Amino acid sequence: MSTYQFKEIETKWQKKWQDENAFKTVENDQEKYYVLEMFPYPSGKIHMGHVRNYSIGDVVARYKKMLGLNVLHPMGWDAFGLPAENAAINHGIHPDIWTKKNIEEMKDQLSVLGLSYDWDREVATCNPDYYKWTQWLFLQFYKKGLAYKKESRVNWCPDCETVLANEQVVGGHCERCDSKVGKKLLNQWYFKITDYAEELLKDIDTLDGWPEKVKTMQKNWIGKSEGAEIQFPIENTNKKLKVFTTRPDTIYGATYMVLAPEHPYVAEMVEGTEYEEAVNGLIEKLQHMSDIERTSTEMEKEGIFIGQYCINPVSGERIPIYIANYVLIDYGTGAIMAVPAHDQRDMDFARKYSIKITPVIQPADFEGEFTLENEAYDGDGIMINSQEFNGLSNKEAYAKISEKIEEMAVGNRTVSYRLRDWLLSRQRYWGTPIPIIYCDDCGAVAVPEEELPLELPTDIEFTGKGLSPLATSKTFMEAACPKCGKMGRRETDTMDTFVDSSWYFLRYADPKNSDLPFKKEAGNYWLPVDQYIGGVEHAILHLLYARFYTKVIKDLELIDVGEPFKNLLTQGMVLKDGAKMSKSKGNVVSPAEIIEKYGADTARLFVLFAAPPERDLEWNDQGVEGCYRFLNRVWRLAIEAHENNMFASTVTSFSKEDKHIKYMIHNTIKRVSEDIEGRFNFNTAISAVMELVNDLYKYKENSKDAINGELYKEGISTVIVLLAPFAPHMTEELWAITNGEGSVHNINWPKYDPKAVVKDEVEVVVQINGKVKDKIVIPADLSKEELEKLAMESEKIQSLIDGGTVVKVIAVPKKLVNIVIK
Ligand code: ANZ
Ligand code: ZN
Repeated sequence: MSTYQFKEIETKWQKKWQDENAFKTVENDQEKYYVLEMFPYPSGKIHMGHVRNYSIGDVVARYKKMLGLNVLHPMGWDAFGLPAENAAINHGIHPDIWTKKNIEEMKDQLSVLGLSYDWDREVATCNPDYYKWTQWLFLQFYKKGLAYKKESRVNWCPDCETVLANEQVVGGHCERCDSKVGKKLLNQWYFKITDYAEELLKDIDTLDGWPEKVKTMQKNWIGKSEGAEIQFPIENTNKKLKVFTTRPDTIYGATYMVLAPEHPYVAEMVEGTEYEEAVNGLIEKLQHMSDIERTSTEMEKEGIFIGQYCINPVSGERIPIYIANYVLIDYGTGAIMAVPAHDQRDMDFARKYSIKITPVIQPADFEGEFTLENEAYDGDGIMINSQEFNGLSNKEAYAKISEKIEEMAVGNRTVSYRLRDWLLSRQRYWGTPIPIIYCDDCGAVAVPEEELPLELPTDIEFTGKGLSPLATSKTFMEAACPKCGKMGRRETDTMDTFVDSSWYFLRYADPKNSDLPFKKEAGNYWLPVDQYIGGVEHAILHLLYARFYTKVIKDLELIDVGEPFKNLLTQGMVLKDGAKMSKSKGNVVSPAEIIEKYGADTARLFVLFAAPPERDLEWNDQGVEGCYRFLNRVWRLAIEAHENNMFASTVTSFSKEDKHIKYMIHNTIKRVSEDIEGRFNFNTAISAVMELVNDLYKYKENSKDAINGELYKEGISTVIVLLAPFAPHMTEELWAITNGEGSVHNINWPKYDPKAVVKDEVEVVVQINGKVKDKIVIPADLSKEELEKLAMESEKIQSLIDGGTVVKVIAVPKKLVNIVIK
């Protein structure tokens, strides 16, 4: 009998699929299904996380295709980014060459996994025919006022010499090189994502196919707060200090004000005063602190009185103004009314600087004089110390005080979002150039669309120093103003790579279009992505930016779809010895080695079998061995049947064994289908097939000459077909051997026969004195008396009763028989 030669089989079918362009997709009038795995950064090597991600996607793609859907399953490269540039700086290889080489290598590594991609739709974000459209989209955003430039204090890594987004600052350090991050004033490009804050928030509720935890993370990131903006006049000036508060009900408890040290009023108010030096000292100190650190409740509160007072517009009280580390310039209005009695951070500060603490809410059941020591009271209750509002609940006071503020014209109800505009410019070479020219007369002018793509120049010096590498290119820098023709200079910043990945899933719909990012019909046909699969580390930024892009693109009338991803699966990590595989820990298992030793089908089967997709997966060598042995068992079962002509057996009788195997076949189809639908429980789907294989072996042994050929073939074919999405090569080979014609991947996913899955036999437990002693399988419709009789006839029970006296027999049909003996 031929043995399972995985290497030959896998190479053979991969070549055939490629030659036949087996996974090419075109729009047609079938129902579509778009399955997408997050595209990788072309580092040059695939790791187990990739293998897992793409195996999950491939099972979904192949399964949906067998269901008769028109499946789009594309792949591409998130190809801009810092590593390529660092390779240029360190090894003198041009980023373009480095990246393309890596893409080729990774493509080879992917091809041995037998993934069903339509490679005709491959995109790489670093190719001019892709970034042309990244630039074009940027210009549409710019025209709509959604891309703008502003001077801002940005996180600055002194080593990488680049701006960092807030999320790239981890504990005050650069995410990449771990240097201490500072602040720098720079003119930067932003996308006005805040204009879409409400829509992005509201539409989260329509995403029924997303994990709850991801939806919560997005909601928190957008961070909507309802409250009021209130103006506090500054004594002896005509200035008013505007604060944002979520608690207008506590206004009578405001005993001091705090400004962010960077607030523009601060410099004005302290200039030339005795406070100036101390204030500047604090500002300097805060440079190196991230916003998260500054607002953490654990953070030691630090501040300075700046010598001025505000008037509480409602109570008329005179209250001192401070600056402090815990108030941020870019949230709300950058200033707060501090209510130490009811906000812990204010309480800590007030205690430290001996500021008055006035409670204005006390618990409903409290009697006596309400005072607070070190803990703020943030619960609900009854108003006190609040003039005409005393005695109301604080909920009522919230509404009434808000009204009063509006009547007095000193403030109004507002909403505030934690979401900031998206800082998109990077002082880097290997990214999409921002298509803007600066002219002394005309200012910032868009590069005309017909001149796109604005290509990256190649005459660059990669020194790793200086602001922007593009500034070292003479050919790039100098450009005539598109408006007046005068010599201007180009923008030298490039775009954050998150921009590139915010629309790639749209490009796959029509990847070769040279007139538009994609044609509307193609976009409308394929979008939304029916199933998106990727790591949970992208739960916030990538997904939020992709949603934002889709909404703007819809508003540009380029597509009718407002949410890009209908269903989202966030896969777990691949662990070894309890830790994420990583070079530094030395616990990496190389996909290439596993494939070399066991084949791609085993590798795929293992990562799908070892854990449900959303859970972390612990690498296990015995588990891999087990999957390999299982595939060998399937192989031998099918080949033996084929070579010994067992399918030709003409036995037609329907024995008890036949009945059981018929049931198993259909029940397995049912279980596997149900496990794949819904939450993609591939692990239980695979173990259902394993059970069927075991039973087919038993069937073969028990039936001997009386094997029912037709039924046996149905059983083995079912195993092959159900395993096809998981182990596509071996099943293709077995299908060819046992069925001759066609590809297993083109046949219809089997439907189970509802009649065959009704179990007409049941297992009944037999107890003696309440203890389980035996289990017997009997026809389900036996009467009580028949059941009693069968139980008593059991050999095992007979020997156990031996010599005892049967006092009573209690039989519950379909469930149990209890025999009471003395
Ligand atoms: C008075 C008050 C009383 C407040 C009270 C809270 C409790 P969220 O919910 O996160 O939106 N705040 C406003 N702007 C701030 C800034 N730039 N930096 C630091 N803190 C700021 O938080 C809103 C609350 O955080 C606001 O409501 C304000 O303090 C503070 F019992 O005003 B509150
Ligand atoms: Zn000009």
